[in-house]
Amino acid sequence: MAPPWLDVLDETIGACVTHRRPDLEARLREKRAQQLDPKLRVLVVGESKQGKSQLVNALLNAPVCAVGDDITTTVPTFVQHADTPSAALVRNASARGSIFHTPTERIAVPIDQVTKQVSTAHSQHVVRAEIGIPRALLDNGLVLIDTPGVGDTRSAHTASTFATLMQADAVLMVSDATGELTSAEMTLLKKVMEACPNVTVVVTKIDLVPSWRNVVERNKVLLARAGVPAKLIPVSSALRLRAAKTGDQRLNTESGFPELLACVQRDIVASADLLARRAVAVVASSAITQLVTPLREELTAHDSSRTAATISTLQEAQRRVDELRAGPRAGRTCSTTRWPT
Ligand SMILES: Nc1nc2c(ncn2[C@@H]2O[C@H](COP(=O)(O)OP(=O)(O)O)[C@@H](O)[C@H]2O)c(=O)[nH]1
Ligand SMILES: [Mg+2]
Repeated sequence: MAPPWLDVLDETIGACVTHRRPDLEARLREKRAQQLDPKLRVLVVGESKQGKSQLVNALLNAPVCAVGDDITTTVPTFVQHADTPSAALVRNASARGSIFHTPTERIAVPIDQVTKQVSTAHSQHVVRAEIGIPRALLDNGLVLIDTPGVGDTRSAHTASTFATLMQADAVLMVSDATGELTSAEMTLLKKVMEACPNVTVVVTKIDLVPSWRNVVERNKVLLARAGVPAKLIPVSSALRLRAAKTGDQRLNTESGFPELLACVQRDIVASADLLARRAVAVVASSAITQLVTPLREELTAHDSSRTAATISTLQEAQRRVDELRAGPRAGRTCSTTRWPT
C-alpha cells in the first residue's frame, strides 16, 4: 500500500502543474524521488570548526572525514555502507553543475586520501565525495553526510550545504559546548527546519568545557523560546575515539555516544515513516502557500468566484497536509482530488 504522504505529495504536484509552477513542481518531484529511495540521509550541519567531521568519524569509529583547524571541508562527503572500504570523487562535467545534475564522472581514490584530494586543483567541479565502509550503523541504508561549514565566507560552500539539505531525511545540527547557540546558529537552525524538520542538536566537545551542562540548559531554553522542537544531545568525539582505542566502556558512556546512537536508531532509523510525513508536510505546505499567495492578491484586486473556489480547493489541500503532519490516523483519510483547471 502506498504511504499516505505519497497521495498528498502527488496532489500537491498536480496543483503545481495546474497553476503552472514548474519550479515548485521540480522541487516536489525531487522530494518524491528522495522519499521513495530506501536510503536514509542524515546530514551533519553547523558552522565551521564545531566538530562536524570529527562527529561523523566518532559515530563510525573510523577516520573517514578530514578534521582539523587547517582543513576545510569543501564539498559534502557521503558516508555509506560498503562490504569493502572504498572512496570516490563525483564530478560534474560543467563548471555550472550542481549536486542535482546526474554526475558524469566517478573517480575512485584511495580512502585515506579522499578528503585531501577534494581541495586540490585537479578536483575542480567535484560536487561530492563518496566513502563506503562496512559498519553495522550503515547496514540498513543510513547515509551520514558531512558538510562544509555554513557561514563560510566562500559562499559556494554554504550554497553546497543548503543544496544538500534538500535531500536530507534528518539533520544533526552541530554546535560546540564552548558557548551557547548564537543568534546566527538559531537562524541557521530555523532555515534548516524549513527544508527538513527532523533535527537533533548535538552539542560537541564537552570534554573541553567543565560547565557544559549549563550550556546545554541554556540551549534548551533558547530552543524552547524559539519554538524549535529539537532534542539536544551532549557528546565528546575525543572521548569516544579514545574509548574505542582502549576499549574503555566507562569512557564510551561518558562520551555521550551510546545515547546519540540510540537516538539515531530510535528517532531516525526506526521512525522513517514519521520523518517522511513531517518532511513532505513541510515542502507541500510551503508549495501550497506559494500557490495561494498570488491568488489572494488577485482576489483582492478583482472579486472572482472562480478564484475564490480555487483558493478554497487549495485550502482543502492544506488541511490534508496538516492532517498528514498530525499523524497516521489522520493521514489515512487522504482522498484524491481533481484540481480545477
Ligand atoms: N577536545 C575536542 N576537540 C574536538 C572534538 N570534536 C572536534 N574537535 C576538534 O575541533 C576542531 C574542528 O573539528 P572538525 O571536526 O574539523 O570541525 P568541522 O569544521 O565542524 O568539521 C578539530 O581540531 C578537532 O580535533 C571533541 O569532541 N573534543
Ligand atoms: Mg569538517
